[in-house]
Amino acid sequence: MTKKILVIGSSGQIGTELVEGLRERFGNDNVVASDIKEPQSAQSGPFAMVDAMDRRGIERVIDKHGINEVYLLAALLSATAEKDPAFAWKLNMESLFIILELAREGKLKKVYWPSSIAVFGPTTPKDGTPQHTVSEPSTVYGISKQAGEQWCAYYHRRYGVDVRSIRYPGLIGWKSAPGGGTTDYAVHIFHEAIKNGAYTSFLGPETTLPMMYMPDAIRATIDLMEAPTEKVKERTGYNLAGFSFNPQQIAAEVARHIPGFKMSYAPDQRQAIADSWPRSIDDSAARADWGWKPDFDLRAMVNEMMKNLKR
Ligand code: AKB
Repeated sequence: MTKKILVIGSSGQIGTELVEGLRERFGNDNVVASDIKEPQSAQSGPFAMVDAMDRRGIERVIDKHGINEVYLLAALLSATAEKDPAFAWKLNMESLFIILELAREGKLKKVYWPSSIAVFGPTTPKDGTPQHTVSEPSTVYGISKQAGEQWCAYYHRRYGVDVRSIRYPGLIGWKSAPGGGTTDYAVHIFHEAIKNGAYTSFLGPETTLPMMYMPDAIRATIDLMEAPTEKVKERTGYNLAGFSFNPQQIAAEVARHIPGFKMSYAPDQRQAIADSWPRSIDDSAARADWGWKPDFDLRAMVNEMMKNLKR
Protein backbone atom coordinates (compact mmCIF):
# COMPACT_ATOMS: atom_id res chain seq x y z
CA MET A 1 0.00 0.00 0.00
CA THR A 2 1.35 3.45 -0.91
CA LYS A 3 2.04 5.64 2.08
CA LYS A 4 -0.18 8.75 1.98
CA ILE A 5 0.59 11.20 4.73
CA LEU A 6 -1.34 14.18 6.10
CA VAL A 7 0.53 16.73 8.25
CA ILE A 8 -1.90 18.83 10.30
CA GLY A 9 -0.32 22.10 11.48
CA SER A 10 2.15 22.14 8.59
CA SER A 11 2.86 25.88 8.68
CA GLY A 12 4.31 25.86 12.20
CA GLN A 13 7.90 25.51 13.42
CA ILE A 14 8.07 21.70 13.24
CA GLY A 15 5.51 21.32 10.44
CA THR A 16 7.45 23.41 7.93
CA GLU A 17 10.56 21.25 8.23
CA LEU A 18 8.74 17.95 8.74
CA VAL A 19 6.78 18.33 5.49
CA GLU A 20 10.07 18.97 3.69
CA GLY A 21 11.68 15.90 5.29
CA LEU A 22 8.71 13.64 4.58
CA ARG A 23 8.50 14.81 0.96
CA GLU A 24 12.20 14.12 0.43
CA ARG A 25 11.70 10.62 1.77
CA PHE A 26 8.29 9.63 0.38
CA GLY A 27 7.69 11.93 -2.60
CA ASN A 28 6.00 15.33 -2.89
CA ASP A 29 2.57 14.00 -3.92
CA ASN A 30 2.41 11.51 -1.05
CA VAL A 31 2.56 14.19 1.65
CA VAL A 32 -0.38 16.58 2.05
CA ALA A 33 0.33 19.67 4.14
CA SER A 34 -2.57 21.29 6.01
CA ASP A 35 -3.10 24.25 8.30
CA ILE A 36 -5.55 27.06 9.05
CA LYS A 37 -3.18 29.51 7.41
CA GLU A 38 -1.57 29.50 3.99
CA PRO A 39 2.04 28.29 3.93
CA GLN A 40 4.58 31.13 3.88
CA SER A 41 6.90 29.62 1.30
CA ALA A 42 6.14 28.12 -2.11
CA GLN A 43 4.72 24.62 -1.78
CA SER A 44 6.34 21.59 -3.33
CA GLY A 45 3.20 19.43 -2.94
CA PRO A 46 -0.51 19.39 -2.09
CA PHE A 47 -1.91 21.74 0.58
CA ALA A 48 -5.35 21.69 2.25
CA MET A 49 -6.77 24.46 4.38
CA VAL A 50 -8.38 22.72 7.37
CA ASP A 51 -8.95 23.32 11.08
CA ALA A 52 -7.51 20.62 13.38
CA MET A 53 -10.80 20.69 15.35
CA ASP A 54 -12.99 20.16 12.26
CA ARG A 55 -13.52 16.40 12.07
CA ARG A 56 -15.58 16.50 8.88
CA GLY A 57 -13.07 18.75 7.15
CA ILE A 58 -10.23 16.39 8.10
CA GLU A 59 -12.22 13.38 6.91
CA ARG A 60 -12.79 15.08 3.55
CA VAL A 61 -9.02 15.59 3.13
CA ILE A 62 -8.36 11.97 4.17
CA ASP A 63 -10.89 10.65 1.64
CA LYS A 64 -9.82 12.95 -1.17
CA HIS A 65 -6.13 12.04 -0.94
CA GLY A 66 -6.43 8.44 0.33
CA ILE A 67 -4.52 9.34 3.52
CA ASN A 68 -3.38 6.48 5.76
CA GLU A 69 -0.96 8.25 8.15
CA VAL A 70 -1.41 11.49 10.09
CA TYR A 71 1.16 13.67 11.85
CA LEU A 72 -0.90 15.94 14.11
CA LEU A 73 1.19 18.98 15.06
CA ALA A 74 -1.45 21.67 15.67
CA ALA A 75 -1.22 22.91 19.28
CA LEU A 76 -0.77 25.92 21.50
CA LEU A 77 2.69 25.83 23.11
CA SER A 78 3.60 26.51 26.73
CA ALA A 79 3.73 30.33 26.90
CA THR A 80 0.77 31.04 24.59
CA ALA A 81 -1.34 28.35 26.28
CA GLU A 82 -1.00 30.13 29.64
CA LYS A 83 -2.74 33.18 28.11
CA ASP A 84 -5.86 31.16 27.24
CA PRO A 85 -5.82 27.87 29.15
CA ALA A 86 -9.39 26.87 28.20
CA PHE A 87 -8.74 27.27 24.48
CA ALA A 88 -5.34 25.55 24.76
CA TRP A 89 -6.97 22.54 26.38
CA LYS A 90 -9.75 22.49 23.75
CA LEU A 91 -7.39 22.70 20.76
CA ASN A 92 -4.73 20.32 22.11
CA MET A 93 -7.25 17.67 23.21
CA GLU A 94 -10.04 17.89 20.63
CA SER A 95 -7.65 17.63 17.72
CA LEU A 96 -6.03 14.54 19.28
CA PHE A 97 -9.37 12.84 19.93
CA ILE A 98 -10.47 13.37 16.32
CA ILE A 99 -7.36 11.64 14.99
CA LEU A 100 -7.38 8.83 17.58
CA GLU A 101 -11.04 8.15 16.79
CA LEU A 102 -10.38 8.11 13.02
CA ALA A 103 -7.59 5.60 13.66
CA ARG A 104 -9.81 3.48 15.92
CA GLU A 105 -12.43 3.40 13.15
CA GLY A 106 -9.78 1.98 10.80
CA LYS A 107 -9.43 5.09 8.59
CA LEU A 108 -5.75 5.54 9.54
CA LYS A 109 -2.95 2.99 9.89
CA LYS A 110 -0.54 5.12 11.91
CA VAL A 111 -0.60 8.36 13.89
CA TYR A 112 2.15 10.68 15.14
CA TRP A 113 1.44 13.12 17.96
CA PRO A 114 4.14 15.29 19.54
CA SER A 115 4.62 15.40 23.28
CA SER A 116 7.10 17.56 25.17
CA ILE A 117 9.43 17.85 28.16
CA ALA A 118 6.53 19.96 29.51
CA VAL A 119 4.94 16.71 30.80
CA PHE A 120 7.47 17.03 33.62
CA GLY A 121 7.11 19.45 36.51
CA PRO A 122 8.81 20.82 39.60
CA THR A 123 8.71 17.47 41.42
CA THR A 124 10.45 15.59 38.57
CA PRO A 125 14.18 14.77 38.97
CA LYS A 126 15.86 17.61 37.03
CA ASP A 127 19.03 15.93 35.78
CA GLY A 128 18.96 12.88 33.54
CA THR A 129 15.17 12.81 33.82
CA PRO A 130 14.19 9.15 33.32
CA GLN A 131 11.63 7.84 30.81
CA HIS A 132 9.35 6.78 33.68
CA THR A 133 9.30 9.20 36.59
CA VAL A 134 7.19 11.68 38.54
CA SER A 135 5.17 13.79 36.10
CA GLU A 136 3.23 16.62 37.75
CA PRO A 137 3.20 19.41 35.13
CA SER A 138 2.48 22.96 36.23
CA THR A 139 1.35 24.43 32.88
CA VAL A 140 -1.84 23.81 30.91
CA TYR A 141 0.34 22.84 27.95
CA GLY A 142 2.10 20.23 30.11
CA ILE A 143 -1.21 18.95 31.47
CA SER A 144 -2.57 18.58 27.92
CA LYS A 145 0.58 16.75 26.77
CA GLN A 146 0.56 14.44 29.78
CA ALA A 147 -3.15 13.65 29.38
CA GLY A 148 -2.67 13.25 25.62
CA GLU A 149 0.14 10.77 26.17
CA GLN A 150 -2.11 8.71 28.42
CA TRP A 151 -4.90 8.79 25.81
CA CYS A 152 -2.44 7.63 23.15
CA ALA A 153 -1.33 4.72 25.35
CA TYR A 154 -4.99 3.91 26.11
CA TYR A 155 -6.01 3.84 22.42
CA HIS A 156 -3.02 1.62 21.70
CA ARG A 157 -3.77 -0.79 24.57
CA ARG A 158 -7.54 -0.89 24.18
CA TYR A 159 -8.04 -0.56 20.40
CA GLY A 160 -4.62 -1.40 18.93
CA VAL A 161 -4.19 2.09 17.46
CA ASP A 162 -0.61 2.49 16.21
CA VAL A 163 0.17 5.89 17.71
CA ARG A 164 3.72 7.08 18.35
CA SER A 165 5.10 10.11 20.17
CA ILE A 166 8.26 11.94 21.22
CA ARG A 167 8.72 14.31 24.17
CA TYR A 168 10.49 17.09 22.28
CA PRO A 169 12.96 19.31 24.08
CA GLY A 170 13.29 22.94 22.87
CA LEU A 171 13.75 22.87 19.08
CA ILE A 172 16.10 25.19 17.22
CA GLY A 173 15.97 25.68 13.48
CA TRP A 174 16.55 28.40 10.88
CA LYS A 175 13.89 27.54 8.30
CA SER A 176 10.82 28.44 10.37
CA ALA A 177 9.92 30.72 13.26
CA PRO A 178 8.96 29.28 16.64
CA GLY A 179 5.63 30.37 18.10
CA GLY A 180 4.71 30.71 21.74
CA GLY A 181 7.19 28.43 23.48
CA THR A 182 9.39 28.93 26.56
CA THR A 183 12.46 27.69 24.67
CA ASP A 184 11.99 30.18 21.77
CA TYR A 185 14.74 32.48 23.11
CA ALA A 186 17.27 30.00 21.73
CA VAL A 187 16.02 30.79 18.19
CA HIS A 188 15.40 34.56 18.65
CA ILE A 189 18.99 35.04 19.84
CA PHE A 190 20.37 34.19 16.38
CA HIS A 191 18.12 36.62 14.50
CA GLU A 192 18.81 39.47 16.93
CA ALA A 193 22.55 38.77 17.06
CA ILE A 194 22.84 38.95 13.27
CA LYS A 195 20.56 42.00 12.94
CA ASN A 196 21.52 44.06 16.00
CA GLY A 197 24.55 42.43 17.64
CA ALA A 198 22.58 42.18 20.88
CA TYR A 199 19.79 40.20 22.51
CA THR A 200 17.77 40.42 25.71
CA SER A 201 16.90 36.96 26.96
CA PHE A 202 13.53 36.41 28.64
CA LEU A 203 15.15 33.61 30.69
CA GLY A 204 17.86 34.17 33.28
CA PRO A 205 21.54 33.40 32.49
CA GLU A 206 21.67 30.08 34.35
CA THR A 207 18.41 28.52 33.17
CA THR A 208 19.58 25.21 31.71
CA LEU A 209 17.10 23.42 29.45
CA PRO A 210 17.23 20.39 27.13
CA MET A 211 17.41 21.45 23.45
CA MET A 212 17.82 19.94 20.00
CA TYR A 213 18.72 21.05 16.49
CA MET A 214 15.73 20.69 14.16
CA PRO A 215 17.30 18.27 11.64
CA ASP A 216 17.88 15.80 14.51
CA ALA A 217 14.25 16.20 15.62
CA ILE A 218 12.90 15.63 12.10
CA ARG A 219 15.08 12.55 11.60
CA ALA A 220 13.99 11.17 15.00
CA THR A 221 10.32 11.73 14.19
CA ILE A 222 10.46 9.94 10.84
CA ASP A 223 12.70 7.16 12.24
CA LEU A 224 10.23 6.50 15.07
CA MET A 225 7.33 6.38 12.61
CA GLU A 226 9.26 4.00 10.33
CA ALA A 227 10.45 1.71 13.15
CA PRO A 228 8.95 -1.82 13.13
CA THR A 229 5.91 -1.96 15.45
CA GLU A 230 7.51 -4.40 17.89
CA LYS A 231 10.37 -1.96 18.52
CA VAL A 232 8.03 0.80 19.68
CA LYS A 233 7.63 -0.19 23.32
CA GLU A 234 6.67 3.19 24.79
CA ARG A 235 3.20 4.27 23.73
CA THR A 236 3.12 7.41 25.83
CA GLY A 237 6.00 9.60 24.56
CA TYR A 238 9.71 8.82 24.15
CA ASN A 239 12.25 10.93 26.05
CA LEU A 240 14.67 12.42 23.49
CA ALA A 241 17.86 14.33 24.25
CA GLY A 242 20.12 16.48 22.11
CA PHE A 243 22.18 18.73 24.37
CA SER A 244 21.51 21.06 27.30
CA PHE A 245 22.65 24.66 27.73
CA ASN A 246 21.73 27.91 29.45
CA PRO A 247 21.42 31.43 27.93
CA GLN A 248 24.93 32.33 29.08
CA GLN A 249 26.44 29.33 27.32
CA ILE A 250 24.64 29.89 24.00
CA ALA A 251 25.56 33.59 24.17
CA ALA A 252 29.24 32.61 24.42
CA GLU A 253 28.89 30.40 21.33
CA VAL A 254 27.07 33.13 19.40
CA ALA A 255 29.81 35.61 20.33
CA ARG A 256 32.35 33.40 18.55
CA HIS A 257 30.52 34.31 15.31
CA ILE A 258 29.45 37.89 16.13
CA PRO A 259 32.35 39.72 17.78
CA GLY A 260 31.13 42.21 20.38
CA PHE A 261 27.75 40.43 20.75
CA LYS A 262 25.96 41.73 23.87
CA MET A 263 23.59 39.57 25.89
CA SER A 264 21.34 40.99 28.59
CA TYR A 265 18.62 39.40 30.71
CA ALA A 266 15.05 40.39 31.56
CA PRO A 267 13.30 37.27 32.83
CA ASP A 268 9.50 37.36 32.42
CA GLN A 269 6.64 34.97 33.20
CA ARG A 270 8.29 32.27 31.09
CA GLN A 271 11.03 31.93 33.72
CA ALA A 272 8.67 30.06 36.07
CA ILE A 273 7.77 27.63 33.29
CA ALA A 274 11.42 26.99 32.46
CA ASP A 275 12.21 26.52 36.17
CA SER A 276 9.63 23.73 36.35
CA TRP A 277 11.23 21.71 33.53
CA PRO A 278 14.17 19.27 33.54
CA ARG A 279 17.76 20.37 32.89
CA SER A 280 18.68 17.20 31.02
CA ILE A 281 16.94 14.11 29.73
CA ASP A 282 17.77 10.40 29.81
CA ASP A 283 16.83 9.04 26.39
CA SER A 284 18.22 5.52 26.77
CA ALA A 285 14.81 3.96 25.95
CA ALA A 286 14.71 5.66 22.51
CA ARG A 287 18.34 4.67 21.89
CA ALA A 288 17.71 1.02 22.85
CA ASP A 289 14.28 0.57 21.21
CA TRP A 290 14.69 2.22 17.79
CA GLY A 291 18.31 3.30 17.57
CA TRP A 292 18.05 7.05 18.28
CA LYS A 293 21.33 9.01 18.39
CA PRO A 294 21.70 12.79 17.91
CA ASP A 295 24.16 14.21 15.36
CA PHE A 296 24.45 17.77 16.70
CA ASP A 297 25.90 19.26 19.87
CA LEU A 298 25.69 22.94 20.92
CA ARG A 299 28.73 24.11 18.91
CA ALA A 300 27.74 22.24 15.74
CA MET A 301 24.18 23.60 15.99
CA VAL A 302 25.37 27.21 16.44
CA ASN A 303 27.76 26.86 13.49
CA GLU A 304 24.91 25.62 11.25
CA MET A 305 22.43 28.25 12.44
CA MET A 306 24.92 31.06 11.83
CA LYS A 307 25.96 29.76 8.43
CA ASN A 308 22.38 29.44 7.18
CA LEU A 309 20.91 32.58 8.73
CA LYS A 310 23.77 34.82 7.58
CA ARG A 311 23.21 33.55 4.04
C1 AKB B 1 7.79 25.12 24.47
O1 AKB B 1 8.74 25.81 24.88
O2 AKB B 1 6.61 25.28 24.83
C2 AKB B 1 8.09 24.00 23.51
C3 AKB B 1 8.28 22.69 24.20
C4 AKB B 1 9.49 22.45 25.01
O3 AKB B 1 7.45 21.85 24.10
N1 AKB B 1 9.25 24.32 22.72
